[in-house]
Amino acid sequence: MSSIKDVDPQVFTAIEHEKKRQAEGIELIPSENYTSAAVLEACGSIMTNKYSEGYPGKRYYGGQENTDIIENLAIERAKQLFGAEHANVQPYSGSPANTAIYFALLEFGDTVMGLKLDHGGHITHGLPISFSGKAYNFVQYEVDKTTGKIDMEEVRRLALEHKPKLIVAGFTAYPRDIEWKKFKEIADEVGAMTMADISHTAGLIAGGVLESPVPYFDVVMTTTHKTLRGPRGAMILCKEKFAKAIDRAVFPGLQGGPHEHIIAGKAIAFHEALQPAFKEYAQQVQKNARHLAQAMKAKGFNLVSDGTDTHLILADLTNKGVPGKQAQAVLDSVGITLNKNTVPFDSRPPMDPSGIRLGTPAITTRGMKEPEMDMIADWLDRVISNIEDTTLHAKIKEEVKTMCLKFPVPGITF
Ligand code: DSN
Repeated sequence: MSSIKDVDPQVFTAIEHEKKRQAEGIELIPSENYTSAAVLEACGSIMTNKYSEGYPGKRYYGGQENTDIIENLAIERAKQLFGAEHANVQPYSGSPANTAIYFALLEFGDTVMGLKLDHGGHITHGLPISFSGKAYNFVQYEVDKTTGKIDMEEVRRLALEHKPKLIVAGFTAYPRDIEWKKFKEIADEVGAMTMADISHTAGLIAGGVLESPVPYFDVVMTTTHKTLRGPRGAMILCKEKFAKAIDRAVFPGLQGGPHEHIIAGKAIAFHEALQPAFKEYAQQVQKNARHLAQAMKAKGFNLVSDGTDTHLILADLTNKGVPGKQAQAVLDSVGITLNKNTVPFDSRPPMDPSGIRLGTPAITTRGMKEPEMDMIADWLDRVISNIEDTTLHAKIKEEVKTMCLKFPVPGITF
């Protein structure tokens, strides 16, 4: 960082403060993680200097002998990690990847099914104000009001009624595993294609903790920076018969030059995820989430679907009398970062919803285990039950910092 310090002290100072924030605080946002130092080096490397429109062996500009090596490594490792027939590692991030898939498989106006945003889906799964909701006729399915889980009978009923061309399964705020086989059976019954968005759970699937949709689904996409623990970006996996359409939709359909420094980071992250240690990591992420969920329930937290199968927990704070926005802000002030979130059938508005969303990918990367989950549940309870007590908040901030400094963050040294 010495060059940044010389050239731009303002950016340098902000990065230094962010290092301190990451090291001294508990990161519970379930879509965040800490990449390895090796991935960080690749993302900050001279690979950022190169344009490489096209694909390995078929580029538009010269000088591609090294970009081709790196991108081919990323492709082959992605295929190996997920047992996929084809991989495209160029999508800049999750929303562009989803947009490219729709562009490849659909005509504008086609009918698609996706999980509603406030029931755990993503904006690109058909939110009416997003590109997906405007360009396609999305029919949105919901979770069951009693169980908090996706009602597969309702999904089937909607599919039979609306005959979608594509069914999207996947989530950003749903604590349970997805019944991939059932989705595929329903899609086959109505002649729909299938797309899985495993952005949140890709690391758990790669680590063998959750079932994979790859054997069943036509197209599977994931961001690379969540449980998969790579750089900020995405990739698309698909059956060979969709490979050409997907590649053309990513480039030149949607994107220009790929970010080869990030693709180098993806290649390294996939290599790391292929190692035995990553399986242990994935198992511990799930164990920690289950333990934290139990510990929160014991403190009277009301969890959507009453628990978790994954890395993610969604708590409805209505019974605690504290709105999600206030909980997020006060927890932030003690060094615990999570996000306010709507809960299914929320009576409050999205910018000040009833719930909070939290998860264990980042804290597990630091090596935290069950004893630390108990401490975190205790802090969550004490802060939320004493939301106005700033003296207590200051004390908890010190306790949080003391615990965090025992668990170094990869890539952060002082
Ligand atoms: N922003 C991501 C998340 O937090 O889940 C989804 O896009």
